[in-house]
Amino acid sequence: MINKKRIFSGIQPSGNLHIGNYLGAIKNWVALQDEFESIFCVVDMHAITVPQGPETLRKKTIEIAKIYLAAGIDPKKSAIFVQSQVSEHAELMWILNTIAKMSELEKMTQFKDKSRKSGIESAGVGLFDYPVLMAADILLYGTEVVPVGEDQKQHVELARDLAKRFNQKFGETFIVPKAFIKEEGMRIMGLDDPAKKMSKSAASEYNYISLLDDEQTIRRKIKKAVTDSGSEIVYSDEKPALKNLINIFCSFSGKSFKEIEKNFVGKGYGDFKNELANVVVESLKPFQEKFNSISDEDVLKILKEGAEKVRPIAKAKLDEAKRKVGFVG
Ligand code: ATP
Ligand code: LTN
Repeated sequence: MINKKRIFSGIQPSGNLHIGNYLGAIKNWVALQDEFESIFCVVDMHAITVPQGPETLRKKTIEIAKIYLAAGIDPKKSAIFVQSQVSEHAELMWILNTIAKMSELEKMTQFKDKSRKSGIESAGVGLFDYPVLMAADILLYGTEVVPVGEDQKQHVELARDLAKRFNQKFGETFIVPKAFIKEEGMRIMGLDDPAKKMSKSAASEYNYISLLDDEQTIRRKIKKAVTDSGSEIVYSDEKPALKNLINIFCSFSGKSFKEIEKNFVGKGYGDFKNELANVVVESLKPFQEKFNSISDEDVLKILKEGAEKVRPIAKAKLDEAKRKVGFVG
């Protein structure tokens, strides 16, 4: 058997998963799972770097796993598990903490954005250390490729730097991973503000289309989405709001922006938005049906099996790292 390269990725069980998460991340995972040995994680330890209610966290953890399955991640091909069920992640993070520098964590865009809300003095240490935990997630499994949205590139860079630094200090231990960012759909912007990415922690629900929104909600949100001046359907940087909507149209329909421009010659925003809503509703329908057919019990079983499958890989790498730094075995 040819040895497949390994991919690892994860999503936090916080907020509502939206079409940006699907088009920027999960859709690519589904496509990659045949080519790579795939591990997909529900990163609950990352989620608690901002306050979460315990009951909601439990509910969201199961929901994200169901979303993975409904989107087409096949547990026979890929491992799906919950981060906190494999304690090796936290242990390796500690070792990596000792070689990570304050200065490299301070410059992380996500930390700067998220700590702005509370002010840096009150920001949690976990939020600051978030990228080191992410590096541990990746490095534990000898991951070669990390499929993520563009916003996570900086974090994968840190994982690369930490892998190289550790290898240099203690001898060859970790594979240096690469981010894999798909061009199309890589950054879906907010429907209420095309200058900011669609985000599950956005203040307004009109920022995103949740993967679980019903038809009426999807139509209402698309109708309310901001548009640019003018009325022609053209794909251009001068019309960032429309460009974003066309990107969503392209990603769900498989059509190119040129085809879409051609289809809407002589028509206005109303027609375009109507057709876009049809495409999104129709694309999400089979996904939502599958989501509703999966029971919590089934998911918990799959997650347990997933953790059992990956734990030995994580343990072997952690043991190696512990030996290399000089811990008594
Ligand atoms: P938050 O805004 O609360 O930090 P998020 O919506 O950015 O959350 P994450 O859990 O951080 O979601 O991201 C999960 C995956 O989805 C990552 O691979 C990320 O790059 C991708 N992703 C998130 N938002 C977008 C987006 N707007 N467009 C494309 N990909 C995205
Ligand atoms: N920070 C990532 C989620 C994440 C992740 C990972 C992604 C945690 N650990 C390891 C890839 C590999 C995010 O998307 N917000």
